[in-house]
Amino acid sequence: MREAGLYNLIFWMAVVVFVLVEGLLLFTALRFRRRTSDGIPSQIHGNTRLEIVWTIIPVLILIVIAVPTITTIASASTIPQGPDVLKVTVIGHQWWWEFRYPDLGIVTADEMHIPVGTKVALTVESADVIHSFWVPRLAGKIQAIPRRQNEMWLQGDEIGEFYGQCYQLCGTSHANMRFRVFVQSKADFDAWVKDQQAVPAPPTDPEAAKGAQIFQSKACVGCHTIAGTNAKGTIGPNLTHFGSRTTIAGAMLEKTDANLAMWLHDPPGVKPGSIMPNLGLTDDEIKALVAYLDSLK
Ligand code: HEC
Ligand SMILES: [Cu+2]
Repeated sequence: MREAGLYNLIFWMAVVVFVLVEGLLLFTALRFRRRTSDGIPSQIHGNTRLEIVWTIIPVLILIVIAVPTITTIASASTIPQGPDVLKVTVIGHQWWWEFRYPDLGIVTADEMHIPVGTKVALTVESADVIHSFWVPRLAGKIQAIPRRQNEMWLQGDEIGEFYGQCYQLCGTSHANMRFRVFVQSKADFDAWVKDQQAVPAPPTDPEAAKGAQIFQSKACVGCHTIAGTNAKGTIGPNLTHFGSRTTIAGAMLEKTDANLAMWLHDPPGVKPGSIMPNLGLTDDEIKALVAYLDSLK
């Protein structure tokens, strides 16, 4: 990353300056310290050549810092374009993140997948209050502001899982508004895209089929979308491929059956202030819903 290169350049220049200045200081303090009581040393005043030198050296140092700083700022703020750039729209919600891939027709939540070594242009928005999108190991922060589209770009240079966090106090569960970025090999990413674009088949397992029915008959459909069904709500995360995720509820919890059951049992109890209400589901209904949601790969 260019930012890291710039940081290292400035850091090592500062180290050299520090060692030189402190070294000279120590050297003169020791070498010219008062040894005997030989009275006041001869007094000198002003040295034009010295003063010119110690004015010019810092000017040169600042120029060496300024040139790469300005070019790095320019490159960081120029949103890349073209067919090789992956576009993702990031939408902050209280208290989870939505990721839309406009060119690929994919909508997901909590987890953003990107291919390694590829420039990703992000359009960052908010559905309610001001949030801030931040993946510390991948890029700087940018605010998600209602009715505004902020732009930034990032690139994952190594394959792995990177943690993100909302960085703008946005309400009760601000600290529970996390997300993950999966930087994948080109092949893994393409496979993920294909899976996400497919419409999941209706469940065949009886428990999951029961869950599908419960989902359709409850308020779930008003807030969640599942492609290929009547669920078209947009208040909560799109659950079309929920089974392929590794985390739930703004990456607050690992996606295990136990955590999912706990969530469905009482969302505001798990995540203070949760927009998803406690729907008073029975243990039986929860069991069927978990089977159904898991089947949505
Ligand atoms: C009033 C709207 C609303 C209703 C009704 C609702 N949900 Fe939610 N749901 C949400 C919101 C909002 C979230 C995100 C909460 C968060 O992470 O802060 C959510 C999160 C979830 C999640 C976790 C998804 C993820 O990717 O993290 C699941 C699973 C879920 N809901 C299932 C259900 C089921 C099943 C029902 C019906 C029994 C239901 N929801 C009813 C709004 C709703
Ligand atoms: Cu937030």
